[in-house]
Amino acid sequence: MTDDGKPTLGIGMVGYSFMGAAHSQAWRNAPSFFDVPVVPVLRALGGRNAEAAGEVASRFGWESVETDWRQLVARDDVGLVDVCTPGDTHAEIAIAALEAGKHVLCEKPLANSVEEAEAMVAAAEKAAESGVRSLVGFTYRRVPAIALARRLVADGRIGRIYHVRAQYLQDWISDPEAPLSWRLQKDRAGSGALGDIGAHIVDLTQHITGERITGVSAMLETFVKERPLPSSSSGLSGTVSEGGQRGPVTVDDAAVFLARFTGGALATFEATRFASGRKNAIRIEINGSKGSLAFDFEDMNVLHVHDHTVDPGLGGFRRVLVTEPSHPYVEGWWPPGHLLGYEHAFTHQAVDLLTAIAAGTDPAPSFADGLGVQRVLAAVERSAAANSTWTEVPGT
Ligand code: SOE
Repeated sequence: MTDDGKPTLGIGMVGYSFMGAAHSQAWRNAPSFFDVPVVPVLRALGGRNAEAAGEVASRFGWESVETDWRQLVARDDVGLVDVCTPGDTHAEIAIAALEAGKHVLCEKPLANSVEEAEAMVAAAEKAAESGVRSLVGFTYRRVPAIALARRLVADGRIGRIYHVRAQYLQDWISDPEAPLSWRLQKDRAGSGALGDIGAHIVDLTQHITGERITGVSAMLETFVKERPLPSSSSGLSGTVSEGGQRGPVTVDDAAVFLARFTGGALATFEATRFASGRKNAIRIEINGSKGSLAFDFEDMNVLHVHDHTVDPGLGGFRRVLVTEPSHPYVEGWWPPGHLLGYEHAFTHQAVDLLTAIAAGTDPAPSFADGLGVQRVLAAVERSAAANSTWTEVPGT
């Protein structure tokens, strides 16, 4: 219990790099900016390197460090396990935590394969029977402009959807001498741009439209086939080792695919780490019978909205600054026009998960939603391996 009588929930987080920092800040900020019904307490940070994990723990206010994630999962004072590790360990940690009766927040993509994701869904559904909740971290759903886009589609303001255009553009490995980080190794990351950033636009477009992708025709490419081995994994890509050794890149650098949605919309997707000059450009445009929406994460507080039902002489895209108190999530923060950033969506994710846990409801996106994305990624890989043959997504 807190001093003002609110229940608390002990958090144990495994992993402490980029996502670990983003999640730490979210757990800290959630009760300060939002009236959460249960207050998170940063009990334990899990990491194999005690010194490095200890440094992050003291910076973010974690009470203790565990060097073995199994010890962290077993702790009585940990009620929620937050999985921020590379994809090759998601299934093992998340399933163990669910079996131990702990709520789970798992970073995206849910797993490195459909089989692992299926096992995670089975564990999550079994645990849910005893009130245990799970969420996969497709965090961009909780950017206010994206949440507003979803609201407009759900309210019928866009009408029947004809086109979905989605891109996720980065350039952080366009230098061929950028090191071979874990994100470029299939055994750690599962896939490359496809799973790391393509997964986000698959999830976002399915979420905003409320529809599912039924089939794809895809191309994958690895432009740089060998890279210098890294000496450290700090930062997004780490630093190059001094010995001059190189190793093979075993994932895609870029993924491009056509897709069809359940409502009949035609879609194009592009996910690449070679779009020089684009840093984190998530661009989504949706065209419907009553209107259109356009978003770019590099201008993330804005949603462009076109109302196709008004006098064409007064139509066209309007630039909506999504910072009004009536906009999703904004009431917790600053007055209109005082912009939000990348990290705020992680706080919204923590708030929504804590709220669902207290209310006894299932938060979204669920592990089943994560499995749905995984099936699209697998269909993209199968299509690309078969010369872009049209490939159905099972279960849609
Ligand atoms: C690296 O490509 C990365 O950090 C992704 O892993 C995240 O999911 C995305 O939000 C930003 O880019």
